[in-house]
Amino acid sequence: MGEANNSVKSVVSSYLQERHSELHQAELSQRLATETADITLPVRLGPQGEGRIHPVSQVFDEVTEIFADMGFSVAEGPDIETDDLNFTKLNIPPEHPARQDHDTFYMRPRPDGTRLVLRTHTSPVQIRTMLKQKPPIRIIAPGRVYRCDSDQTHTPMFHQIEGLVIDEATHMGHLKWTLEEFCKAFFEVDEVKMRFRASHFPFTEPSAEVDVGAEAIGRPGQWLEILGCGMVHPNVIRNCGLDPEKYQGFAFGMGLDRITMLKYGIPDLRAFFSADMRWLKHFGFLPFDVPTLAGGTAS
Ligand code: 2NL
Repeated sequence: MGEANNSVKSVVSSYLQERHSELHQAELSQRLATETADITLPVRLGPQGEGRIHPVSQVFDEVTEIFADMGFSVAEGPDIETDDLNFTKLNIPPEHPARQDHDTFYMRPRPDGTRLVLRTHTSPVQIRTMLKQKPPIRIIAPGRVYRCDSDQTHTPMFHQIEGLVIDEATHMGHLKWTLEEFCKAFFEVDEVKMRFRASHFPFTEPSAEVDVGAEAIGRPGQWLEILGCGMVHPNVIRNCGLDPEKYQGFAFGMGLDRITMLKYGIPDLRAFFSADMRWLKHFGFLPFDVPTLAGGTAS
């Protein structure tokens, strides 16, 4: 009986096998006929699609890239500075009235009577560079700065970028060209109207404030003040151990928060520091949206 049983078993199992593969084929054909995949759809981002770059960080990177392309290197320094580097070396001696304009956050006096300060501008970074490096100097110093002032248009911490060029024959023409090229690149326009108004800073002479024609951001007829600049004061050059008869140069300083609002149409400064995810989703940038010289942002 064993032989007969085995031959029945193999016939039945070969029929079962055949039917199984028929059903499998049919199911596959059915799926191929009905399922579609649109391969033109963009790849869905994972968790990295959730995060956003803060608009000020984006502008920080854009501005740095523009000046790097003009041959500037980036210099950094501490947020807590000495009174000497933040003020005195910049031709603002103790009791100078300009100190009052800075609304400085002072630390408790040290045993020798001197006080550390939260830097009120990034100029001390440039002072440090001049003290340790021989010209030619071509640097930008972006970073956080602090002033005891808080209302609709001021926050006690804000962002600034300063630039410094020191060489033997650097003049105001170089300053104007540099700032014009910067404005065209930053606002992504071929021509930009600029106005240099005479001004005063203790650390530059002559000094100017610069307005750009608001055409650059689609508001014709208006002027917007975006930065202050000038030729570095001979006293500042001398205070840093360089000979003002041999070396001269220009410097400029610009608030980043305001130009960020102008470029990206952000109405309220205070939202910058409120860590509101809905605001960040709306005004923030994707991490892969890297700034390029070809057009502000990639994509
Ligand atoms: C403004 C004005 C300015 C500077 C900053 C500077 C730095 C050194 C020497 C001379 Cl080390 N000047 N910086 C010069 C002119 C203007 O900033 O309105 N900033 C928002």
